[in-house]
Amino acid sequence: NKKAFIFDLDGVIVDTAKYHYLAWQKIAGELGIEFTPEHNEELKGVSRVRSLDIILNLGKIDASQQDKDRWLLQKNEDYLGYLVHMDESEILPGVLPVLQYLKEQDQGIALGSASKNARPILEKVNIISYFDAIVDGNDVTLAKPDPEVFIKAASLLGIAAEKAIVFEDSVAGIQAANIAGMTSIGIGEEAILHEAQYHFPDFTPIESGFIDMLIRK
Ligand code: B16
Ligand code: MG
Repeated sequence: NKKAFIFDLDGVIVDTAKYHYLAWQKIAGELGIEFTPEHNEELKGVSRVRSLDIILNLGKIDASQQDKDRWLLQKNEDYLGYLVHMDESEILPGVLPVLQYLKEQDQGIALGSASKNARPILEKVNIISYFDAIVDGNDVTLAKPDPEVFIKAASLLGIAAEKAIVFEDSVAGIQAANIAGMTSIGIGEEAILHEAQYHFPDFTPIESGFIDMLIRK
């Protein structure tokens, strides 16, 4: 009984949101836009291009495509600068044991992320070998809550959507999983992720018994 276990990246496997925040804050600062951690919440799971639009909207700035392209490039360069020092220690608690258990049980494992930097990040934290399929921001045209990213991931694993399980920290990601008819597991605050079928604050309370239940389902 093989299932597809699909992981989001930022907020699920690693906390890259803090680096996205620093890089966006720099751009916002240069433009005189106040950009708080609360604003940063709105960028989780959102594409780079859309994130910039949200920030420019905050400052009511109408920019040319040329300026936007320059800021997008600068943001990514600054962001990549923060990733240089990333290593295994940045894998969020409880993630590695779950990946190991899924491998032992011969389950399908995939990544479903909006990030165009997903592969280098998985390499840096040294877990890319766990993934049988990777679908990231380079492979999709429609952003979550559109289920494209998760549907592609399940299909690359050769597993039907109903047999897929998605781990997500963003509301849009949970909605995408639900729309696709997949089992949705929210990782983070329950009040925010109330649309998820299951919910955990992080991976540490996820035991083998729970995973066995998902495999049998
Ligand atoms: P990049 P996820 C998302 O990752 C982040 O949550 C979001 O804040 C970011 O803007 C997006 O990736 C794009 O990232 O600039 O690296 O292409 O949660 O979908 O894994
Ligand atoms: Mg995320």
